[in-house]
Amino acid sequence: MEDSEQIAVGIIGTGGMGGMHAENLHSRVVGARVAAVADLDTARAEKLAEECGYAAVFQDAVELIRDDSVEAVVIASPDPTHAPLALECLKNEKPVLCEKPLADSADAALKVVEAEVELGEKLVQVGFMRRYDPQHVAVKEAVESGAVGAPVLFKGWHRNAGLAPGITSEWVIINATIHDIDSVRWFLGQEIEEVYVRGVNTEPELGEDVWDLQLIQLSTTGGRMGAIETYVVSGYGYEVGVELVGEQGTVHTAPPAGAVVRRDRAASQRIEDNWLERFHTAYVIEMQQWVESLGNGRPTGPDAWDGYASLVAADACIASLRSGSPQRVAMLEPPALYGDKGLGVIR
Ligand code: ISE
Repeated sequence: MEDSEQIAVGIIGTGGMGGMHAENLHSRVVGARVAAVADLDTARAEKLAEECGYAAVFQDAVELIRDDSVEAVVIASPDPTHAPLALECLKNEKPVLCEKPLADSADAALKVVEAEVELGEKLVQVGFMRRYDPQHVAVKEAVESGAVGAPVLFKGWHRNAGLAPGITSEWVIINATIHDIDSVRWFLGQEIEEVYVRGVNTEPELGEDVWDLQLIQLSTTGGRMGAIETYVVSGYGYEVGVELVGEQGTVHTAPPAGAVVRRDRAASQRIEDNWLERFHTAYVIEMQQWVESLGNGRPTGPDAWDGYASLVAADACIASLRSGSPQRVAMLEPPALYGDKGLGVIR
């Protein structure tokens, strides 16, 4: 494909996530190319630019967004930069795939929603990549086919092998559990109405006030229930799974599909190290579908409203964590722009 026929994408942030998106765009995704990268760390940006066929390098992310050669943007810089950069993309009317969370609070996410409503066009997609994971999609399809009857309970588990010191209990919710919050909304097709969070510290090195193991009980607007476990220092590997309990049965994600090794009277199977490994396929599908949707006019994946709604629930989780009591989730009504989006399987 000629360069001129490919969508020119600018990538902001060249760390683990930006590097992975750049590699997928450069080597695995059809219809787009890495035209520019931006990072305060210019040496790292230059290295990535070279690996992607000599893309342009910017130190200032805003300059990348404004540059005429960039047609669409991927935001993979640190969480607090997401909302300001997404707003800049909207100002320049450029479609953007923004890593989760859309912002560092629901109020900041609402500003992105308001700017999009003002523009009258959906240009923001949020990186809830689990919606593209074949295992999650299989569960969603089973639920939607009626295989287990009406779903009444969502259970999710989310375990990191270990995370670096410096994290807080609130960060666990905003950065990690935000995915599970999105899963509840997506699988049950309902908003979260009330949350109750408890936690413990299992890893004193993180600081004894950091709850690295958290349990969330929740209820939804349609009277369903959910339970989310997030354990950011499981020690044994990275694992994410869901189970939906329906009125007539249950459906859950299958275990990882790697080979089973039998040796020394034991059977073993590798467990992934991190999300880049576990969700490798999901990230490629997410990017391919985003590129195709831009070719067809506009993004079709999780939108700014999903980014906002997940943060309203996350903020309520933080309030529950601090107060020790259940909290209502005070959600606005979605503006008409988001009215027809549904929470169905993305094809
Ligand atoms: C990380 O930022 C991610 O987005 C991963 O998907 C998640 O599993 C991990 O817990 C987060 O820290």
